Amino acid sequence: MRVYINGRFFPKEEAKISVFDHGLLYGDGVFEGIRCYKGVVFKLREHIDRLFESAHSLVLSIPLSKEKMIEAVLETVKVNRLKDAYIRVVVTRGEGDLGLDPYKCKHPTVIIIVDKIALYPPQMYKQGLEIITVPTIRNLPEALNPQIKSLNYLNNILAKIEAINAGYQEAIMLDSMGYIAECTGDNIFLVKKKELYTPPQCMGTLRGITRDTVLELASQLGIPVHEHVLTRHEMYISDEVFLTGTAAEIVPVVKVDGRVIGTGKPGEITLRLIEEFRKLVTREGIKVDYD
Ligand code: PXG
Repeated sequence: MRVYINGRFFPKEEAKISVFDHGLLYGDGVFEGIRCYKGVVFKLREHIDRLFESAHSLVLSIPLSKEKMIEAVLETVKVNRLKDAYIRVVVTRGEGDLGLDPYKCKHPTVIIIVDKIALYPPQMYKQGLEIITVPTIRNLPEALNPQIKSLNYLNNILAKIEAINAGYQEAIMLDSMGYIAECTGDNIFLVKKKELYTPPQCMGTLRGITRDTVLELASQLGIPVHEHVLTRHEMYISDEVFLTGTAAEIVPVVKVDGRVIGTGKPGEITLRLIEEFRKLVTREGIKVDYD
């Protein structure tokens, strides 16, 4: 494996950054998780746009243009000779001193890691997931907006710990009012009477690129979508529930907090969206030129 750091490639063992980097000391930085399917980097432009938006909000100036960042991602996939891969792009505030002041960090650190994708087991898609709501609520948008994909993921990690300790793989996080926000690394959708419902962004959820893709697919398939405040009760009585994310793609959920959802099996609309999503992934992206 060769890792990109600030314009140079290093073998995995030598890919190192300073312990004074504020990405490590304060979680001061931003990141993206991206997939490459059969040599096509899915929605690369959209991921780079979101990376720059997250950085802009943190007054973190990325030392590459968007075009150069896209080139760097494609080059890193190419040198690693992978066709199906998981790509992690990280931009940290860079090296500073032991104080918080980000303005003392003069050079942001840009890291691109390309690794083999650890796929979820196929039975998860066939049988569906059982998940729970957890006590840790999603960050308040007024405190640390979940739309900023920052290196500060403790909010999500605490929720993930609560899910795993209870014997589940994923957690639903509620907002401070008790409404459904999202999962620790996925957005959430409900299906009721063949219509889709998902929490609106202003409730403190990440604007997921898979979520946006599902909204596009639903519109093409003529499935109505509502971005709506959702209660747990509405989730329990829905016909289908599914999660969306870069790593998970679209995953059916068959039980929440011990309540069976719909028939207890992955629903018709979820399965249709999974089928359409899989057709789309090699069509919508930027091709890697392996020579
Ligand atoms: N919500 C949150 C909080 C996320 O972190 C999503 C939704 C889905 O967004 P995309 O754009 O991927 O559709 C994410 C992204 C992992 C992992 O290893 C997951 C994400 C990021 C990094 C790692 O599961 N999820």
